[in-house]
Amino acid sequence: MKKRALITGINGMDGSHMADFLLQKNYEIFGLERRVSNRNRTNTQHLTGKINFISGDLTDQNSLLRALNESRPDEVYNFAAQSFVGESWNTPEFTSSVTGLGVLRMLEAIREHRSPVKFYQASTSEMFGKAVECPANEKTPFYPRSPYGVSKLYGHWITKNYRESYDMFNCSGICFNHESERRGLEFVTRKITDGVAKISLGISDHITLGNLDAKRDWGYAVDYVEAMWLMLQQDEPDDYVIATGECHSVKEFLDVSFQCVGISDWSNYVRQDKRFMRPAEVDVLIGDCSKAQKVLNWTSTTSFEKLVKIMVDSDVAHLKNKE
Ligand code: NAP
Ligand code: F7E
Repeated sequence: MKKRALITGINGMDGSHMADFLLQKNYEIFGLERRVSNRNRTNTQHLTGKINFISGDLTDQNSLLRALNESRPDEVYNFAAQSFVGESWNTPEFTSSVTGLGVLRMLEAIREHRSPVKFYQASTSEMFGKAVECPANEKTPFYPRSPYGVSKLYGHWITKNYRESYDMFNCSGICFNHESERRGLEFVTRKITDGVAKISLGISDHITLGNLDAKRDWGYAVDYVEAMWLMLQQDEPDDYVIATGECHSVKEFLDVSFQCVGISDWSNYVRQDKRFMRPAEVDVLIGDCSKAQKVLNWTSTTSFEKLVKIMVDSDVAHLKNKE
């Protein structure tokens, strides 16, 4: 019998990569998408006819129960969120509702559904925020620095609490930044690779960014979805840090991106604007994923340089196709 998975946030970066991964494992896939006036299936166009799209919203409890009844999943991967940290200061209440309380709504729907379901929650390194320990592991205390980070912390703890209260098979992946050619255009990595591609093709002459000194532990989303799946294949549910253990600054990301198109000095192509600075910044994040290495036998395999090249090449190819 085919295993069945319900993936929320199916049209986002992780949701679409997880669908690709589970299709290879012969799962029957149900992708939850919310109703929007202009649907964007750019990341999932290639999945048409291969997965089932169903309608639902993390802010609407009954829609989640209906989605569970329709999909009857063995596994639920909860990727749906207002996931952009910068936006979370503009819409803190909405962010808390989707990114925080949305997790509770899904867990309550699973309880109501009354069939055994393994649940994956997309927790985040943003919960470490002003990190008190570097690299951070599963035991490092949390110190979120944005409404997004605070909301995710609620999602993380309610996932753990329902595991302990109701004996549910709930796992959280505390994932550090992971990127891909499907990343949203407002995140710094894709903003840079899209900007670099446009500069190299003469479509644009600069990129405008915020804090270039921020440092992140950037991995490849395709590697990370495997770790998430592995968590749900263990005998016992648990939480895991997923990271590369390496960290690079935004400046270094610019260096490698521009090198990919043959530009060694990018100073004339990059401007800075306060609009892209945050009220409270997370300066540096590095993850220690030794628990995932040991228990899941997982390790990140795509190097920083390779990740950047994949993203720049994809953006260049995409723009050339458009032309
Ligand atoms: P993403 O591309 O922004 O995808 C988020 C998805 O959530 C989108 O498809 C969005 O749908 C959907 N969504 C938003 N509000 C919703 C609602 N009310 N009901 C139903 N769906 C809703 O994010 P991602 O980078 O793939 O990340 C996946 C998850 O991992 C997120 O929860 C994120 O917070 C978390 N995370 C990400 C990283 C990372 O570095 N990427 C690291 C740690 C944790 P629309 O297409 O309609 O907007
Ligand atoms: O910012 C700096 C910015 O928006 C990274 C989400 O997936 O990962 C992501 O959150 C850094 C920050 O990602 C610009 O200030 C400079 O220090 O790409 P980002 P994020 O905030 O780390 C975590 C793990 C998640 O969970 C989130 O869902 O880059 N930065 N200049 C900029 N950032 C943006 N977006 N735009 C700029 O122009």
